[in-house]
Amino acid sequence: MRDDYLDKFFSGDMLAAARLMSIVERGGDEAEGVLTALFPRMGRSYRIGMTGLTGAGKSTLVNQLTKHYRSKGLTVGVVAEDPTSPFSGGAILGDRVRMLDAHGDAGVFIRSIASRGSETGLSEKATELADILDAFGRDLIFLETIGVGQLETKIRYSAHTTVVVLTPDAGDDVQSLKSGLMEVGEVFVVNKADRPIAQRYSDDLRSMLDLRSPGDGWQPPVVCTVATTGDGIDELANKIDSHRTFLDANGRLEEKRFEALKNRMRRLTEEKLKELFWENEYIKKSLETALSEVVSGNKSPYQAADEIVMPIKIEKDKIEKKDKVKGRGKRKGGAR
Ligand SMILES: Nc1nc2c(ncn2[C@@H]2O[C@H](COP(=O)(O)OP(=O)(O)OP(=O)(O)O)[C@@H](O)[C@H]2O)c(=O)[nH]1
Ligand SMILES: [Mg+2]
Repeated sequence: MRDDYLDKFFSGDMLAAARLMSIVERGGDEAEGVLTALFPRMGRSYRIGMTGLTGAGKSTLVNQLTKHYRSKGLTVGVVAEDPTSPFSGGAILGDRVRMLDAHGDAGVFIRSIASRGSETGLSEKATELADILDAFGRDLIFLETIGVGQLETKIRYSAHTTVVVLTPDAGDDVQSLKSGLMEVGEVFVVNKADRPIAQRYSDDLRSMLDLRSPGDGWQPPVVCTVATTGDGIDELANKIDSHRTFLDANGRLEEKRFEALKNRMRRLTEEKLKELFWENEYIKKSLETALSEVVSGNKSPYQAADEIVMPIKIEKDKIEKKDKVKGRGKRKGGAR
């Protein structure tokens, strides 16, 4: 069944891509199998993260940017996380409706995923779906994520250019912006610039960004847009393209891809380690023993946890000792 979809996927069948995405969204061994099969084809697309507060206009902007890049002949994939928070209950339908413009065009593939309340799992899944679109051969992939808490730092790992979408809403002043959002932005958008205070807001934002010294030499630009009419979209695309050129010229794009892989590897290893650990009968038993000692007041939870991980610590020490001995042997050999 899966191989069937894979064959079709490789011949460019969008329905097969959608099926494989559903498998990956469900997770588990089958999902890993799909991602492994597609891995050799990944790593070619350019990923643009769109983040910002709920209702800032991210989907409308993605829609406009999609039109822009399609007119340049590029293929586009979109992965949109639908916040299921009570503040935006209608977002799922809303997104689909607002993105209708793109339907019917084989050069555009849109996938929305529900957030299901899990912050970490969410961005990982979005990244995996983007990987599928990457293997499918999309030139550009937009990742629309909700801007809450730590999420902003997570998209950094999978997006090459992160666009932060803000609005000059009454009461929202630049100073109150979450530092997470400020840190992660490589291009800033003041959307809903049809509102009178937009100019002042974007000026404030610009001065605030000017105060930050760019660590990597990129000074994040600020672009005003009216997503509903398309005003400012060309300029926004222009800034995204400039950032891409900047990354390319500095070898940063390769670094970012490398960082993303490393991060992914760490997360997967951690997950697998955790599973192995808690599945182990010996560990299960030592948890019970340690727990009863904590309950009876003989040990603190800290001492008990130390005891549970003791077998791993012993193994680790053994490996380190072996490595040291090997290292010494090598040095001796070199001196001879
Ligand atoms: N006046 C005005 N309204 C806009 C503009 N851009 C978007 N909107 C409206 O703002 C609302 C939210 O837009 P979306 O594109 O769904 O915003 P979003 O950031 O994707 O929202 P969530 O995905 O729910 O977080 C919609 O009703 C849009 O029509 C704009 O530039 N000006
Ligand atoms: Mg949206």
